[in-house]
Amino acid sequence: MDVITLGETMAMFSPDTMGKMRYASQYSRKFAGAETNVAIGLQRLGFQTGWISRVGDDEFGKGLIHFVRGEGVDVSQVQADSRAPTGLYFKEIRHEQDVYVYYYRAGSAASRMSADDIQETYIAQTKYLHITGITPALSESCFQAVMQALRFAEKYRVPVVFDPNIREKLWDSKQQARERLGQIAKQADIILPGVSEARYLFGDASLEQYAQRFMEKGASTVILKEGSKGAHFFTKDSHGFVPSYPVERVVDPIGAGDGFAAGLIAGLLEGLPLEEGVAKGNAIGAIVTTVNGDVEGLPDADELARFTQVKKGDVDR
Ligand code: KDG
Repeated sequence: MDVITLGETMAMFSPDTMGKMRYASQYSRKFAGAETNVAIGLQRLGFQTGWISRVGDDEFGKGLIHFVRGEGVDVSQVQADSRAPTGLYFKEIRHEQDVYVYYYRAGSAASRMSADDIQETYIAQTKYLHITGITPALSESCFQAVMQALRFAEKYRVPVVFDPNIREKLWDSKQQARERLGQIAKQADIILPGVSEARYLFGDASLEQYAQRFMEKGASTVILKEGSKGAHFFTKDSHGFVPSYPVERVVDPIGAGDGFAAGLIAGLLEGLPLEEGVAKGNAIGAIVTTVNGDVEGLPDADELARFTQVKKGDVDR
C-alpha cells in the first residue's frame, strides 16, 4: 500500500438548487468523507490506497462500499455493522461562497470504530498513514482507534500525514479538540493545517510561530494552507510560499483541502521537492472547487498535467 487512511464516509446529499435548505426539495445523492476523498484522489493519480472504517449494514453502506471499491481503494478493512446506520450529510449551497454542512452521523456505524478494528499487519506494510482530525472527534472509541493506528505507525516507522480538519460541530468543546488534536500532532511527521485551524489551536501568532509550535511537537514538515491564496511550507531548514492557481468560477469549495492532501502526498510518494508537492496540492485543490461534489472533480494525472499547462498558458490543440 502507498497510503492507508481511516475515517467515516457518508451518503452525501447535495441540493440541485441553490438557496436555503428549507426550500430545497431535490437532492443528488453522492458519497463523501475526507479520508476517502484523499484516498480516491491518490488512486486517480495511480497510487494504491486502503481505507479502514465501518458502514451500516444498509443500502447506503452497500452503495458506499461499491463506490469506494470502484475507485480502486482497498476496502478489505471496512466492516458492515448491523447495529448502527451509515452516517448522512447534507449540503446547503446558499451561493458558491456560502456553503453549510449538516451532519446526521451521531451514533453512526463509523462512530463505533474501535482500536480493535486496526490490524497491525495492515499498518505495517504502508508507505504513509493519513489521519484527519475528524475521526477522533466522532467518539471516544474512534479516538482510541486513531491512537492505535498511530502506535503501529510508530512501531513500523510509517510516516504520518495529519490534516487537523477541524469540525467544531463534532467536538464536545474547544478544549477537548485542542487537547486531542495536540496529542495526535505529537505523533505526526507532516502536518497540513489551514491558517485558521492553527489559530484555533494556538491563538493569534505569526505563521512562523505556528510552524514552530507544530515542530516542537515533533513534526518535520508543516504546511499552512491559505485557501485560494496558496500554502506556506516549513521544514527545519527551509520555508516558502507557493501561490495557488486562480479559478474562474468556484462551484463547490468543499473537498479542496482533501484534494490538496492528495496532491501533496502524491508529491511525497514521487520523491518530488516539497515545493513541487505543495504546487500539486494547490492545483488539485483548485480543480476540486470547480466541480459539484467532494470527489467528482479529483483529476487523474493527465487532467492534472493539462490544468497546470493551461494555467501556464500552453494550450493543447
Ligand atoms: O473535507 C471534505 C469533508 O468535510 C466532507 O467530504 C465530509 O468528511 C466529511 C466531514 O466530516 O465533514
